[in-house]
Amino acid sequence: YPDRLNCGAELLDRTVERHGAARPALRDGHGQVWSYGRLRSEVDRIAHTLVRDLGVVPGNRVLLRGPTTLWLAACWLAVMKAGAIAVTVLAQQRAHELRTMCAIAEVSHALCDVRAVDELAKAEVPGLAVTVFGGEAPDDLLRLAAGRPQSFTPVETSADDVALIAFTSGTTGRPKGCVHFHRDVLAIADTFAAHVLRPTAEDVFAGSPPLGFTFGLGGVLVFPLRVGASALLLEQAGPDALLPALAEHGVSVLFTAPTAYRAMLGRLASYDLSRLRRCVSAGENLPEATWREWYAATGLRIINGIGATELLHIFVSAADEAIRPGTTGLPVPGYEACVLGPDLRQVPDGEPGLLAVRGPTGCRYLSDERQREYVRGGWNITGDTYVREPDGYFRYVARADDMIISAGCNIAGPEVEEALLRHPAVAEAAVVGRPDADRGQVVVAHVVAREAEAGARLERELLEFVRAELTPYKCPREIVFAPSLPRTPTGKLRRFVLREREEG
Ligand code: 3SK
Repeated sequence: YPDRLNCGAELLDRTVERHGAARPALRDGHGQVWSYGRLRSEVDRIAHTLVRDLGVVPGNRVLLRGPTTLWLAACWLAVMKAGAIAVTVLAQQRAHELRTMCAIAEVSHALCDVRAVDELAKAEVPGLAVTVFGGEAPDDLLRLAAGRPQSFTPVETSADDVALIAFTSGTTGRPKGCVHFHRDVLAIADTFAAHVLRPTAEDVFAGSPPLGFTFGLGGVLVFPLRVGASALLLEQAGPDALLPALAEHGVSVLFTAPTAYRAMLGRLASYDLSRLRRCVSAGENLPEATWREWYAATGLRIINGIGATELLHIFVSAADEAIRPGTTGLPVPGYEACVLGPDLRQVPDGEPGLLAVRGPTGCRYLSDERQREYVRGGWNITGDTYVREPDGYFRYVARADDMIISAGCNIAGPEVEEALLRHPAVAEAAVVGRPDADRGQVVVAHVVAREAEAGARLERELLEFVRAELTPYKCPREIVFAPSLPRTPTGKLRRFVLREREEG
């Protein structure tokens, strides 16, 4: 990339130059469609407002909070063009989390959807200038912006200026701010999207991950804008809302997580998904059974991938004929990956170890000592246990801290979960270790049953089923039925919550 680079200008102004202003850029589920020209005018008006009315200067950290809407997307692009730093959070995050994140990221300004402002107000962040959008007040951001010029000259940021601070609490709790540069935002489009997804300007993107999660920011904003495609932005994107929206808007590229693919199976018959051609799954391990069921039902091969907020987006994946079901795939062109032992030396193919990756994006935690654990010897150590197969494909085993050790045997919870998910009565499964005086730990499965009655009979049936699928020492000692499993706001399983429950 050139030294002077503004990712907002690249995604919007360059795309308008290449593809014209008339093409549809963003639409919502309520009939609103913005062309690239309209999007650029709205973004530029907001950028003027940031600078002239709100006093934002390059480098200021601006919190963006709200459901996934056209206006939130416009605010994100305006922050980029104004040379400020977007601090993205989720609409569901609560006051104490917001307070912590604002303190870590030293946020000075906030742009907040009127529907999400009460919780931000409760956070009582000292010195924070909050501007609301989408409300009726005379000082609403959109009213201020309406009076501003519709053309803004983007700030000449450098490729290595910070564009984004994205938070991850991982699956364990304490939030970490991940810093990304202007060049990183384009790099995810020019690696995973360009080489694996290969979208065209005719594509219509949609998905369930929100803009506040980098999986969604890339999938439903950066990737479509980079190629002049359009995106459907959904505020409600649970499986019930997703399927009708995919059919109604002729979505061709879908980003969602394995649980959503599983939930949509079985309801597909009522919807016309004939425009769908790309299905991306990330956020969690994709069980092979889900891949096969989706393929059998739709004829579409899910593009599995592993990404991380630390690396901004997906870095191991595969598409089309290159897909090997049951594996995550190959390093995305531009990235290198390997599997390391505890001594940080590469382990032989076929042996489990820590997935390590390096490439154009990487982890830069904001003032956090955990940086030293994540980046070692120049590699980003993602915390996932993987095996590299002799053909170079990477196969997921478990999160490194989710391995169960029972009577000296290592058991990967996801392998047991995959076996359970092959039973038709199982909607979701999470397998953890329970402390045990004799064996150290025993395997316990937490299961959400589909419709069948969850009880002793189903438990017996599932235990028998898993015994027929796996080596006996991996089989659960007990099955605990639950109406749902604990998940992070981005949908990742919080196994540690179940582990803590098991520890009493
Ligand atoms: O956290 C993840 O799992 C993820 C997946 C894909 C892209 C981006 C992210 C953060």
